[in-house]
Amino acid sequence: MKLFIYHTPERVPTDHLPDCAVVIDVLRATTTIATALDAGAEAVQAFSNIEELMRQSESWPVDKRLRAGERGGVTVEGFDLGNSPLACTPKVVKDKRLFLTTTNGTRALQRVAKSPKVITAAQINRQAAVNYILSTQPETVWMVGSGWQGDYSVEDTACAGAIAQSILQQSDTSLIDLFGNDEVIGAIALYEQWKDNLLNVFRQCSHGQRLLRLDGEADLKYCSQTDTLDILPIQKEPGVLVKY
Ligand code: 3SL
Repeated sequence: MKLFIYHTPERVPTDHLPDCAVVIDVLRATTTIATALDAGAEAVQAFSNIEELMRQSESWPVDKRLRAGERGGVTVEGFDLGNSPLACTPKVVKDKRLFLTTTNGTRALQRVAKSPKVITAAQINRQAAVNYILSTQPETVWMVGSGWQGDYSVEDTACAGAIAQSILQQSDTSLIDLFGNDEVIGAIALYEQWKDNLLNVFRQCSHGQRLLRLDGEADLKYCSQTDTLDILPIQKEPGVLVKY
């Protein structure tokens, strides 16, 4: 197995695909996706484009759908939910399909949607992603950070490092055999440095600051937890994620 990390969707190669793509948007899309599926949502269907979301959700029964998403962290006007994982309680999402659009996370998903296997990961379901990779042993794994509008986001790379480090610890492989690009070494070092104080990093990083200005302290706390949900979102058809 070879692991590759790409800090942003823009850095992902365009001439080939991995056996398994892991999309990461810790703040907050992939945390929200894991939480919604854990709370009983039927599926999460991701869109980078609001108009397309409106078009496709229109044909879904009204009592079985929720339109969710943000632009710049703020709930899209007229939508049922924003992108806060804390809003995804069983009472709200059970048996419903979330039609979700976000600024960066859904764009990252679209970039690798044609890969044979696509899963999403966040800090809260890190171990579930690790377990899947270790049990299926894909030859190539790309971990793709969502970043922010083309720029690198430290929280996504730290999560990719957390996954890589855990795979390393739980397999017989050495780092030199496992890493596919230098980003893996950097991401593991980043995670090692901050693993006991992720919330502090989240409060300082640019996206954390953006969310704090929108009253997002509770979201930061929730998203910074490690391995709190044993759930793995997996793509069953392009853009549609279900519980594995
Ligand atoms: O960019 C994204 O996909 C979002 O997760 C951003 S936000 O945390 O909802 O602002």
